[in-house]
Amino acid sequence: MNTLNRTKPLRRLLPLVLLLALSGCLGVEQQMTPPATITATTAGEETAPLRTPTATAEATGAAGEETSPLQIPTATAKVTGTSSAPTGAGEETSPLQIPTATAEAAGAPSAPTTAGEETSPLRTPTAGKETAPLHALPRLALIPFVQTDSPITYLADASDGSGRLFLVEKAGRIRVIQDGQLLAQPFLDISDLVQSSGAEQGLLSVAFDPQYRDNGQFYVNYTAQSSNGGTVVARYKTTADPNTADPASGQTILEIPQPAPNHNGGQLQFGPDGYLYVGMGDGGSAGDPWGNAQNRNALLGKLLRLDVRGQAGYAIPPQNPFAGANDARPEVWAYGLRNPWRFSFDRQTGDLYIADVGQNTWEEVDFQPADSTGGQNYGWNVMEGLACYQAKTCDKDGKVLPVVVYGHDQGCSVTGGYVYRGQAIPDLAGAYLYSDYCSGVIWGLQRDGAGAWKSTELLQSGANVSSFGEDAQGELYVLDLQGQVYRLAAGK
Ligand SMILES: [Ca+2]
Repeated sequence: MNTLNRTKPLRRLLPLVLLLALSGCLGVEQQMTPPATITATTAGEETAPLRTPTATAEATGAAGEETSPLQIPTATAKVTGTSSAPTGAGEETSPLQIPTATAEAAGAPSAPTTAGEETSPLRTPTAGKETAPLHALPRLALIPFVQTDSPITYLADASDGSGRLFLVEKAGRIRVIQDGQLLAQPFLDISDLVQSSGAEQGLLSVAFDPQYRDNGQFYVNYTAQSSNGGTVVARYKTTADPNTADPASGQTILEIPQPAPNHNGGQLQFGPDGYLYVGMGDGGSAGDPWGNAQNRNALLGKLLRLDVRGQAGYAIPPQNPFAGANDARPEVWAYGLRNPWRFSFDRQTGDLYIADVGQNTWEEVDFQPADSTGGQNYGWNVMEGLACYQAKTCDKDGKVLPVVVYGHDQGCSVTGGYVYRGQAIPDLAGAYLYSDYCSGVIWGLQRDGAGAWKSTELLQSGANVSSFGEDAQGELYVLDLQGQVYRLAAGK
């Protein structure tokens, strides 16, 4: 049985309604019909889906942008009952078989499309390789962990041996989770600097310095009031009290103007190389009207790689793919991205997974092997997923295609997670987990020895998944934007 508690008390409905205004978050720009699989089955249940207030259009809209109000997935509004068992891996007999919909999921959309041997541009050479079948992934469950009344965007571990987790609130606070308890006193409160009025604006992530235990330094990414929503990456320092950072210690490392309130990217991650990677959206509106993603002279629509180990600002890692080039910004690590809201490195292999939010049709996950030297063009806005964007044909030359895509019949905005390297769910080992903000479906992505990718639906969570989090042991957490953090566990 799915242990996700869908019985939300009435007192949660008020913040829920308020948060509907935020639901254009993460690149949602098209009114969508929730997947049939999410619909709860309790008799007599209200069926009219809630809709966002018209303020959503204001929150998301630069000129030319779609202004259709987002239709919240039905499961979000429905708070009753235990859902039917998720379709998925637990019932599979053949580990290579794409799971088929159960009776409850009749009419459910098809499984995500993965790049197989025939189409993967990144497939591992097969010569001499074993092609052992993939192991079946387990059914999952979400166990309520901590909860706050404020929208949450990210969860990080400081790798300082303390076992604490740090929960990022969109409004501009970072909270400490210690021994499973959310501490009342914020670790950092920079809400007076953060512009969070737009659905995709706010304090979007935190990354702790790999030497945090020694230097107490960490980095945040937020949209700033001072520049009407421009991106700021800033470094802060923790005080002598490990549960309190010094708000006066902030040093701006990088500032990037944002022409529209949406598509701000927002993820920070230190790579296994010790450099800070910064995910930047294409600047917003819709369709990348400024052509940022394909313009290597722009910092928008990119994954950037910075050396922040100096005392001020940042340096360009000498091995950056466009360092020294005269037709590109040297900060660029990869380009052709629309809104890489969440990306992560496999802590075991160093491989990079980028979940890039799509426009109107396709959501995608891009893969970059650990030995990559950067410079990839992930296609936007020439391509959306595996398809040409708003064109019958396009120049696919040099574009690195995603390893998995799914259509907007299965969601609206991909939320990238992590490769599972924890101990609690042994059968999940090595699978990359990702979800969708609207549908709440959680998938596991595996690659077999021949380099073919397979995506398996593991859980229909019903959550508005804004992010995953990974703790020191490699265990994973799932964040519902509305303020609930879940711990990922094996289902039954
Ligand atoms: Ca792409």
